[in-house]
Amino acid sequence: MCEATDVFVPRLSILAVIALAAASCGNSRDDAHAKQMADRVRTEFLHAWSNYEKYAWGHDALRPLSKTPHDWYGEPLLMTPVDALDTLILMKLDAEAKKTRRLIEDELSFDRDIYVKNFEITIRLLGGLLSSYQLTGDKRLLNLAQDLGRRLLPVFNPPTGLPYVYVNLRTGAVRDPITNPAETGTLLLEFGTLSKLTGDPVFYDKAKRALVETFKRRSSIGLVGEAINAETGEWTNIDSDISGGIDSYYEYLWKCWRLFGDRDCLEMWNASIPEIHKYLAEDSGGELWYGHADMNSGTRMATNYGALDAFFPALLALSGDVDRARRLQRSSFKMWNLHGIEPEVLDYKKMRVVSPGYHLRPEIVESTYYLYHGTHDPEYRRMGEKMFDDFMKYCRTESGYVALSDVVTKQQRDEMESFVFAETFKYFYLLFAPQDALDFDHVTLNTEAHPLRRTW
Ligand code: DMJ
Repeated sequence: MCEATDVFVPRLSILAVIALAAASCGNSRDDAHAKQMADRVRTEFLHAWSNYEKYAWGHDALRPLSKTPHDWYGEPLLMTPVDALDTLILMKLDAEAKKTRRLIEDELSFDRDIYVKNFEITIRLLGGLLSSYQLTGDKRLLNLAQDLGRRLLPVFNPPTGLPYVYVNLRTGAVRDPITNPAETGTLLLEFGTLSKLTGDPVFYDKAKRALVETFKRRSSIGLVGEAINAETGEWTNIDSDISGGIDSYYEYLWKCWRLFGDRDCLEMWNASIPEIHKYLAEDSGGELWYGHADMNSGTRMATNYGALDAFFPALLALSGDVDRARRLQRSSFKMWNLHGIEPEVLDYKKMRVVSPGYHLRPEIVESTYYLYHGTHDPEYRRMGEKMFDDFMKYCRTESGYVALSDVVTKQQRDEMESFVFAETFKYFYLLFAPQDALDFDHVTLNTEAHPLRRTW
């Protein structure tokens, strides 16, 4: 109930009391609305989850339009269950979490003769197993993580220390040396945590070397490119940006400092970020955007920004640059509103869609959450509500949530990636849930939104 407090106050203070009462009344209305939103998000998460259970239980993912299961490599590695488990726990969906844990413990085996993508398996499975272990204390999850970590280690074999893209989980054979900074530099949070929790330094050392070797190959103006050969260490694509292929390399420079207190990571961050602002940022009609540039000359290559780039306000906010974070988030939200849902890539000069898909990506929601957490500005919850309404309007089907192949026509696409459970719903939920739903100050979320806690 929102009533003025019934206490004696001197006449002059009456206005102040009324203002206070109105503010607290407003606050409690806001809190009640946020709670409703958190409940809505949880209900929708359950809608997607129960359809995964119904049509794809035990497989990597559900294809919601055809209602069929999909396994990335022909045999299940339980991508969706492992990616979703810590969200189930955070949302206090206890029965579902218990059932999922049992599935993982009974069925998940990495002794398989398949080539897997090191980056995806690390951020989704290794990250998911480690965070769920830390949330539950269940040693079997840590054992699975350790087994997986050992099987992934051969990727670091090239003399450069940069990892191959694929490794065979049973034989340790490796392939595909053409990789990128996101794949070489987004491993240390997971491998490092595995070292800290098992006492075996090999994981930390290998992943850190890969990160450092990537950094060492930055150009004379401090930028990295989009593709590099792990065997030779030569760049094969000199386009520089903050988009997929590079994005989480920067994210892990800051987060590895945050989680491990590793000063080398802080120094690499300090040496990299000013160059991004200098060469990639652009003030376009008062709006802040980040485009593409030649990593050697800094020449503008494209004025493209997209759904993946939209992670950057979160990282800026986390590292303390709230002004830039706010400005860039405004641009991301403009991109979202152009067609009522964001495209994969937009030309921000022409305000024209370059790549029209929407893969149910979380990055823009992630940034909204970090900004809300950092500022408590209700604007971000309003933004999040608009996005969630659109997300439901265009992507909800009777059998889950579907990607869009075209945000202009809203043509749907038979895909619901595991990160929808690990990230998209989790960030929507955290944005509206009470602040203690996650003890933000004591965890670092990996790039797949798996919270890792410094227990060592
Ligand atoms: C996720 O797997 C991770 O967030 C990764 O860093 C980028 N791509 C997807 C989500 O869009």
